[in-house]
Amino acid sequence: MTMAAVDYDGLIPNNVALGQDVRVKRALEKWHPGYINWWNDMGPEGFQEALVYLRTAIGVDPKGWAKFDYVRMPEYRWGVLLAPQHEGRKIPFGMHKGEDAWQEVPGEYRAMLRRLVVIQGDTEPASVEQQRHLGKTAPSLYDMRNLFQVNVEEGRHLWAMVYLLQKYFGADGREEAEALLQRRSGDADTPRMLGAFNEKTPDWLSFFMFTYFTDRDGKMQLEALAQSGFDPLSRTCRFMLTEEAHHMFVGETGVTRIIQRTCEAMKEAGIDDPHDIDKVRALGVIDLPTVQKKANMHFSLTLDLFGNEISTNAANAFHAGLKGRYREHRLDDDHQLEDSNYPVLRLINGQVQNEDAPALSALNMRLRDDYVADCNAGVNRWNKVIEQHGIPFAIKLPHVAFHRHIGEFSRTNADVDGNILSPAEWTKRRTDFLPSAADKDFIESLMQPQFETGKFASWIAPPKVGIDNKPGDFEYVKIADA
Ligand code: BYC
Repeated sequence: MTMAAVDYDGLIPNNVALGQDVRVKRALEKWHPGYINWWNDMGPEGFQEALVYLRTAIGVDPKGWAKFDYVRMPEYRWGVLLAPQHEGRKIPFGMHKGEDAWQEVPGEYRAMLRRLVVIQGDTEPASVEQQRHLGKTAPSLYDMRNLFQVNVEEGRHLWAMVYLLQKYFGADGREEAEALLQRRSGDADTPRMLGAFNEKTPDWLSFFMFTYFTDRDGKMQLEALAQSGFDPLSRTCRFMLTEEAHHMFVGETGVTRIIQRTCEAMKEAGIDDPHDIDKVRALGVIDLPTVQKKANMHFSLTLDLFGNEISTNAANAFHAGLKGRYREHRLDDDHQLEDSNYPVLRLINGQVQNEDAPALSALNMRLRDDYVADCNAGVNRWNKVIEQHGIPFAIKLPHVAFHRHIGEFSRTNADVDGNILSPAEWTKRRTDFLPSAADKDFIESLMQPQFETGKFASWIAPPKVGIDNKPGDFEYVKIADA
């Protein structure tokens, strides 16, 4: 294993010996001002001058890779960090399985690889844009700091992809790197590339659901790309996954703390029926059925990010050795899949049924199945909290056919149990499953800032432990210095 030291002397911290790579160094330095302009225009609104207690990567050793300190976000040291190179690494799957991993882009796969890198890169700034207004309604300084931590690291993930574009894709790569700064989440003319990244993240429950569900798609896709035979992509994604874990932690614990506060308030007020929504809302907390509706929305939007269940793109990327399966190295098969099948959920004669498909074509479906299993683990932990309070309610992930815009189920309307509904029934029952305008108004009414050190908004419990083991009254964001 070769572990290059991180060079912090130049404009761009890196462990890829940028100092000796004049062409790429210049290209990145040229891209830098545009990035800072984008960050100032589209990054967290209203807090660019605040001092935020942030984690910055200073190495890639899993033990001790980060340091914490107060930083103004535009001065964050966004860098290029790749996980250590494994000497003699082989391509782990596809038609080139067993050959030496590529250190340069294979010519025949250039376009396919560039598309994967660009799509991955596009999601990173998109999420920052989606979350840019949330600082103003943060339920505590702790949560505000976590939001900004996620934001700066998504910025770093953009850097990670831009490095690959600039280093390995010549003039096309430079153009793509520019275009990543031009597209805007939700813009009518120049939207971000994937559907879920053009949706709004209007409130903190949405933010926690997004970091739970959508960042978890990030984890699955990065795990699949970390298997890549193109070694620089693999190494980049491996290090990104180290940072990504915190984002999902923010989502999982955020929702847990909301559920906990709701359950506590219900118990204190002697309310046992979770469906007595008016009474629960009168306590200034979010009722559990509304938490369920938000989960339905974010889960279903995120499932669309896995693409079509049957996909030639996915088959080609695997066959070529560019994008593997979730934890490919732990799977016990031939890693080529030429002769195997995989069960795919399809709509057959109006019924949702499994049908075997060639495993290579079904790779999006397979990754989505792994994703659903991963999602369920955290949902079970949410339900433990509800159970501990003796409230008869459980959060349940909706059926994968529910509320879909991509793939097999995009042309039909299913309820949360996968029953197919007529268009009229769907319209009538839509707000039984997804947040209504009144639900949104209620959540919005709770989004009042709580910026006092150590205090939390009425609808969310404090965390069990602080970031970097800081005490409960730690000033995670110094707004006064803004
Ligand atoms: N919206 O053959 P198909 C993250 C397009 S999240 C719009 O099924 P494929 C993060 C598709 O592009 C992880 N269009 O596609 C999380 C294709 O169009 P073209 C991001 C869509 O390639 C939180 C056509 O439909 N990384 O990191 O098998 C915060 C045919 O589709 C959508 C990646 O996704 C959609 N949802 O699967 C921050 C990894 N879905 O090219 C960050 C890289 C499909 O024919 N991307 N289409 O015009 C991929 O691996 C694949 O491109 C996809 C799509 C899984 C996205």
